[in-house]
Amino acid sequence: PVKDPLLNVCMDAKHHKREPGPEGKLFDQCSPWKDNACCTANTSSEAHKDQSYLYNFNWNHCGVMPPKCKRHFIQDTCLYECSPNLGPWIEKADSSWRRERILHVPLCREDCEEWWEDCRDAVTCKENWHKGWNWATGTNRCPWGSMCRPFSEVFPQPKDLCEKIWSNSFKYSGERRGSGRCIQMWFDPAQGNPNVAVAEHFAWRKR
Ligand code: FOL
Repeated sequence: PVKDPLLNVCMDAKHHKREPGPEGKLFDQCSPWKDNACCTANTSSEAHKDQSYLYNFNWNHCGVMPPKCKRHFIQDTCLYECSPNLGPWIEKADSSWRRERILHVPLCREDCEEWWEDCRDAVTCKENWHKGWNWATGTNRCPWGSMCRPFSEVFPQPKDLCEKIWSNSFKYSGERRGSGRCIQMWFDPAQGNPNVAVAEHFAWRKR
């Protein structure tokens, strides 16, 4: 029996463990991943902070981000840092801060739509949050000449938000939560992690 290299793996990035495993306790919104995770407990608690050491990233670059919006960014951070089920979408990254990235992870439509709906009134100056910030103060500030505008203008449709904000980490899938054909950012761990079967499905399709 050999191990499938697309299943139950962690990407080689800034804060990920080398291999997934149980963590006992993960903080708050990251707790669904505690039985098998690519993040440490420390990373999971940093994921909930406004100015965490993870990326020194400031959600409040155009004024305070409303809590109902911020919870989706925290959940995205938990999925990105903790999920061991993103193997089928791991690619080499040509960047200074990580060797690997995720590309085109099929995000369930409800997760994308609710994220967009809850962030309608939040404000930002950039469509791609990975690149082009002013880091002169040590945290990201809006680059010169950019304007703070509501999410609803910067991201006219849910798909624009989910796909563009992290350089196509996600693809808007159109499949529903529970279909076994899309990755859920939000899940109730009582019935296990639904993304295990989704990764198996897409790993099989890749052969
Ligand atoms: N969530 C998801 N779903 N996918 C991701 O790829 C992801 N990545 C982050 C957080 N959540 C994610 C990491 N975020 C910089 C900015 C944001 C960031 C990590 C690093 C940054 O330093 N940007 C520099 C360019 C750095 C470089 O590419 O060398 C900049 O110009 O602003």
